[in-house]
Amino acid sequence: MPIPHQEMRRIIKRRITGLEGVQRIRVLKACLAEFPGYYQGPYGELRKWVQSLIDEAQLRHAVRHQDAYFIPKEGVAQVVLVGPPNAGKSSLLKTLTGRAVAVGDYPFTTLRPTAGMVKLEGAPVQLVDLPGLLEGAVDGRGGGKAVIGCIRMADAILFVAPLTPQGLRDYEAVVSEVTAELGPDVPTAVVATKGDLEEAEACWSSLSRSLAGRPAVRCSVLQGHGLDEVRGLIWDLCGLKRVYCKPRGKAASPDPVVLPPEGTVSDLMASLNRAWLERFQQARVTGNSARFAGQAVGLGHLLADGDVVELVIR
Ligand SMILES: Nc1nc2c(ncn2[C@@H]2O[C@H](COP(=O)(O)OP(=O)(O)O)[C@@H](O)[C@H]2O)c(=O)[nH]1
Ligand SMILES: [Mg+2]
Repeated sequence: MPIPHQEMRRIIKRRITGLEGVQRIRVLKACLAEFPGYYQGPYGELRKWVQSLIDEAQLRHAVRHQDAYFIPKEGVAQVVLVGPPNAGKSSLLKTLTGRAVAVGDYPFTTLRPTAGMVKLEGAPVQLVDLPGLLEGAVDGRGGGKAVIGCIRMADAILFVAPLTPQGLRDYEAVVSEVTAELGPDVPTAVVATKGDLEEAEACWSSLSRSLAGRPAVRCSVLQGHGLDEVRGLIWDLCGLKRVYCKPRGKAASPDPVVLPPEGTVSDLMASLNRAWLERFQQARVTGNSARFAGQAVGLGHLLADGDVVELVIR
């Protein structure tokens, strides 16, 4: 004799109390599987009820995921850290940005993206620590999709490769999965982590052979080595430009304004003072984007790294 349906309903309620998301769904599905094969009568009703609880939980889960995985862009560029679990992504984010994130030597420490700002040449660049791609498995396929969505939104990808034999194998798997999804247009680079480990030297050699032209540096967060190189790598990866403003008849400011790769005179003005845009007359540019020193250009002029710009406003 099966358990009476009223009793079963109570049992199920007790089993899912306090459970949310994937766990709640898993338990409910297990209950369904245990049901006797009646599709009509009281057990048929019970089935429908459990199914509706599953649907509800899945919807809530999906909605929460979308919100949690969406990281609004801040600063001059958004860079995502992409690598297998345990690669040292969270440690790197914490060290570079000061953002407190959970670090652990177990794989599922980071289940939600976390963002922090790293200052490069005085400009804030946003670093996003994503859940390891393989960790997506615990969230079901939806989790993996959401991670890919996040990566697609970013300006650049920093692959994280731990310098251990297993770490490198996992990293290779992640790289091929991600590049298959994204195509070749997104800029990528590689930071090799855990450079302090004994096997790091040999792993670095083998990683260096498989980079396929991607720029790479190695570091150790533990020992604090190579972090300036990582900052330099991120700078290059983002293709950011330093532009120096020069008041008329005076020397250029030593502190650059940092612009994204597609930065124009208009972006420069906007980042200094939006109100000036209306008063713009012309800009005189000296440097890589100018054909000659002091070339007069308009708002749409594409600036280059190292340019000195004199803004003429009314
Ligand atoms: N030896 C060594 N271990 C590190 C280094 N960076 C991180 N770890 C350790 O690697 C484990 C995973 O780090 P975590 O930042 O959580 O990796 P994530 O899963 O990629 O976010 C932790 O135990 C860290 O302490 C490093 O530079 N050297
Ligand atoms: Mg992590």
